[in-house]
Amino acid sequence: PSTSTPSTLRERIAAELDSGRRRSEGLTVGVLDDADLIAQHSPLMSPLVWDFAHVGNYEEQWLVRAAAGRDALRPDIDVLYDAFENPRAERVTLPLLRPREAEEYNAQVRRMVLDSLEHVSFDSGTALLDSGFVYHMVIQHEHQHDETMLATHQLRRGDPVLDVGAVPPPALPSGPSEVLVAGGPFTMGTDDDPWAYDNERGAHTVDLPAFWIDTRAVTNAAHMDFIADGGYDDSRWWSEEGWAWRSRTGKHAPAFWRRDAGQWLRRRFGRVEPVPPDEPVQHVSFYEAEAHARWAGKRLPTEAEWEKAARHDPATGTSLRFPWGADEPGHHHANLGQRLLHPTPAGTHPGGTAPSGAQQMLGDVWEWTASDFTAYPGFQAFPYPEYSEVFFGGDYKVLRGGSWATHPTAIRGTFRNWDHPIRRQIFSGFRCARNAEVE
Ligand code: AVJ
Ligand code: FE
Repeated sequence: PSTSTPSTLRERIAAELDSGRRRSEGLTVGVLDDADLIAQHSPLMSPLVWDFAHVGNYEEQWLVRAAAGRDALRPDIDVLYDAFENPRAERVTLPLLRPREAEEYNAQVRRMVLDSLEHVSFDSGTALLDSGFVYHMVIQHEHQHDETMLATHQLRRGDPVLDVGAVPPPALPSGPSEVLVAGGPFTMGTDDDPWAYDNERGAHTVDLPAFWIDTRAVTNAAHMDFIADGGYDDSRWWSEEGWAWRSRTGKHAPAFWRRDAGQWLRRRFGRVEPVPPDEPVQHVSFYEAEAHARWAGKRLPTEAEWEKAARHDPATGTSLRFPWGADEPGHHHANLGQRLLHPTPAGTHPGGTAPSGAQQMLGDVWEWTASDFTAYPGFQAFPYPEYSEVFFGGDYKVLRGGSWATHPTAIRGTFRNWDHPIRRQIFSGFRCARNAEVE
């Protein structure tokens, strides 16, 4: 890895592309044999070799063809790696590139991208290229698939292949459990973030009544209390849809948890260990999050409440890029980028505290919000409707803040993720909110 700080946009792009590829290889060809790469580890997920070649094909389409204007290298394989043409459960049946072929294809695409990078203009007035947008899109895309590949690794059976990572930083003294966010307007979304996707645009004013939000995400210990109090068997806490999910699936605990001799254990990347009480709970569905919040006398925050708590600075009336300000995420700010293979205890990362006082809004676990995934006012699909637009109005809830598996370039205060409310293989947790009493 390069130790020098990139001085130009071009150098930054080249360095980010490289680090993304090293990460992808560390989840695929660098750690697993061909059989493991080709196998379908879960019907919910693609074979890892599909994700790997898919990021190369996406890069070919957007950086070789669209950005650099070069001829297509392998237009014949576009259809194999089109996520809409091929449901995840069926990808294993396709005539995919073999792992070695995928490696060579990805390397060839990358050489063409780096060759053309110096000839591309970032200020030509072309929205696709301006400020490096399409390169940022491709860099983030690879990291998003790396997080998806981590979910596949978590579902995979067999000997562990991933490093657990270093010891987490020391915990903060506990402090208040909730913070009050004053009523009033704030700026949601962005007009000018060169990494922002279409769904994060544009900046618009949202006026919210005052609300309380948890300082930290809900912990495993709190979720064990919910379980012990019979929460999974008490329909009072569940929405109608949530109770239908609970009844249909018979779930009584987060995914990967198991009860053994009076103790909760979890399987994490092939290792079984006691559930750590202080970590944010993860691998819960939206429905479990919603039920836990109601049991606690609270509710999930709306997406707007989450974003206000994460980035509104009442001192200046502006919205920050990150809870802590504009600085690029460092280790003291947040648990991001797969440094560890788990969330850090609630109360770590004091350097990442938002002006509201809320902690760990970025990193650790994706946080379910109460909101459906919908378009902001004036939304325009860019550069293609299949990134966001086709999902608006579907059965999707918004998740915010990124997880320990999310790369720092693929998260910010405005970033919006979404998934079906039943999903639990993602690194999902939540924090609670409640209305503030009107004086
Ligand atoms: C934004 C995370 C929901 O992984 O399905 C990847 C991102 N889009 N390839 C996903 C995405 C195209 C997307 N999420
Ligand atoms: Fe993709």
